[in-house]
Amino acid sequence: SGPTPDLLSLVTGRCLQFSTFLNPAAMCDVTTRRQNCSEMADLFISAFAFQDVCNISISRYDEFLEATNHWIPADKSVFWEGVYDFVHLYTEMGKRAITLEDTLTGYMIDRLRFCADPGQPSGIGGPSTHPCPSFEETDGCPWNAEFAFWTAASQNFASKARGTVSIMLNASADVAFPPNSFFAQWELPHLKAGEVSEANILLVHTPGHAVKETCQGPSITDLKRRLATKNISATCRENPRDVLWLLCWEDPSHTECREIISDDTNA
Ligand code: NFD
Repeated sequence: SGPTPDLLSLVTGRCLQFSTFLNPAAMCDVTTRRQNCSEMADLFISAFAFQDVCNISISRYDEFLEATNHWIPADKSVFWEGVYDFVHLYTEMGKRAITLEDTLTGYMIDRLRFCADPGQPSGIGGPSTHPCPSFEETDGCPWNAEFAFWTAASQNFASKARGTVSIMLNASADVAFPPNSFFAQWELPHLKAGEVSEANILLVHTPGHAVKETCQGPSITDLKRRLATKNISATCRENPRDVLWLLCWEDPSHTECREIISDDTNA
């Protein structure tokens, strides 16, 4: 598919939404650099406009990352894999905890499709005449604009984490911690030893789905080992109470939810 229509307006509008309603406090941090939302949106587009489609250097996003950078409180960072919808329900747009998509950088770009075009600034010159390679389709086009952006943003987000981090993974996936995920490749290696002291692994087991990996499973053991090399101690919990309540709020009909939901037919 081609780039998301109205890319520049969307990116600008999301920045305004974030700064006006979602997280004005974080924005005070950003606006001390006196860049407004249209300038930030321009920095994003300039990172890949007129570039080679498959050869964007991650450093081209440096100025955009710097402009949208804001403070993230210690103990709030959440990394995830395979639980896109649920993790964002859990973090409540940064109120309970903070994923990359709850920061200004990630919020502005999440779910957008964009690509470079050596001939024109992509997304500005009307409907694209060519499809955009996505960050999930790097075969033959390894450093496309989306892949380079999410790599740069993921590294940056991970390097800012302090204290205790959370890692939310999917117990129903064949492998809960696959070695080729963005989390494994670009976030975990950038957690700072000495700054991140502890990791809470949250293994989400969706009621009604088979559990393929537990806290004792092979990929979780591998993850704990990788954390230990950075002196980060790890705990792992399967469906802790807050996770289970939220899962059952979404879909109360499962047997796993019976214990926590009182019978409401006895009135
Ligand atoms: P993944 P990962 N709906 O599950 N990050 O470890 C929509 F709209 O394989 C964030 O490779 O995990 N999009 C982003 C979805 C991109 C959905 C890259 C869905 N239901 C890296 N499911 C990002 N926000 O796009 C999956 N996706 C997309 C960082 C979604 O965009 C995060 O800080 C997702 O990111 C996180 O810690 C991408 O497919 C870790 O790396 C790959 O999902 C997640 O990348």
